[in-house]
Amino acid sequence: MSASLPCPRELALRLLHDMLRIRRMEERAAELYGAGKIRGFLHLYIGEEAVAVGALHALAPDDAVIATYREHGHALVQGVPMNAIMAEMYGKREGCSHGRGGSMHLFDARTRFFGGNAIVAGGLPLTVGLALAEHMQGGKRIAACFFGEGAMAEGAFHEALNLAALWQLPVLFCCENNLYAMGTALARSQSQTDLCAKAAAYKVAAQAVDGMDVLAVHQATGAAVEQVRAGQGPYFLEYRTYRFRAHSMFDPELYRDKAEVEQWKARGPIHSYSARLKAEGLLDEAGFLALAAQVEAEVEAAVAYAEAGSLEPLADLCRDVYTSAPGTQVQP
Ligand SMILES: Cc1ncc(C[n+]2csc(CCOP(=O)(O)OP(=O)(O)O)c2C)c(N)n1
Repeated sequence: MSASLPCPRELALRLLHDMLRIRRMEERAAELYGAGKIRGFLHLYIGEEAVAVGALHALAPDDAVIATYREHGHALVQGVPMNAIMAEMYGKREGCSHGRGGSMHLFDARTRFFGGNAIVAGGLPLTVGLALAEHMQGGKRIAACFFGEGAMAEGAFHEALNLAALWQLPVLFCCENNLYAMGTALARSQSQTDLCAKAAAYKVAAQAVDGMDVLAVHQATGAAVEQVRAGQGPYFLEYRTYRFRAHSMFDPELYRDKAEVEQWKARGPIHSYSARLKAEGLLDEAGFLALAAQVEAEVEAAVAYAEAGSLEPLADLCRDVYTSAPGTQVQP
């Protein structure tokens, strides 16, 4: 352990490694999108990596995690193999959702990563349900939900916070406040811009954290998790962060100044944290390059895996499709 770092060396380096894995996987996904290999929607998390990495490393491996359509990083850190994520983005059968979900619907029950939700705020009630089940069964696992600040204008947010607080459920509400919901700035769509005040209105403990600082995220989340696991009810964390790329691949970004984006990029979570590790003597340039090479190899292996994967045959199109009338089958 370094004197001024709040975690052991191995974890300190793991945090950097995971941020690099997300960054490089997504940069490659963007290229593949341009090449027509990945289609449909693609929402990149680039710039926000410190949140998923710092927060998920503060949870136990069997805690439940739910996220939005900007969820590649959360799935990866929760333990979904990069191969299965890349194959899913390609729409291949070898993907974690068997190619039926695509980028927005990564899902893997084995690692307790319960999606990937395309509906804004849709993951919040699901998380409360997971926590309620755990609570009723007397377990100690908690359920964490990641969502954008845009979700806080939705009814589902209010219903979820109300019930989680009323029933004192083990939920960690992780708000990724990147300031914009698509092209709409927070102050243009919400009357109360103090997000912690909204959570506090439901008597949910709340705290804001610098979401560009992976160590701050990890520490604050760890303290919150301790309380939630001890049975003290839900906790709300606002991670102040910024997405460096467009909302999705179709977004001319007319709603924000380039200068603002550049200012946030200067505080980028990867380069600021690498600099900190170097200053602490935990990493040198050769070590950084070795880590980057390792990540590059993992990403290229995932791309090769996705390329070699198979598409679902047309005859299977209606498999797992349910109708409301019992006993009836959908004809292909
Ligand atoms: C219920 C619902 N309304 C609208 C949309 C369209 N939509 C997709 S993403 C988005 C913005 C959400 O912003 P935020 O929650 O802040 O998350 P971010 O994309 O910034 O991560 C909207 C309005 C949707 N998917 N679901």
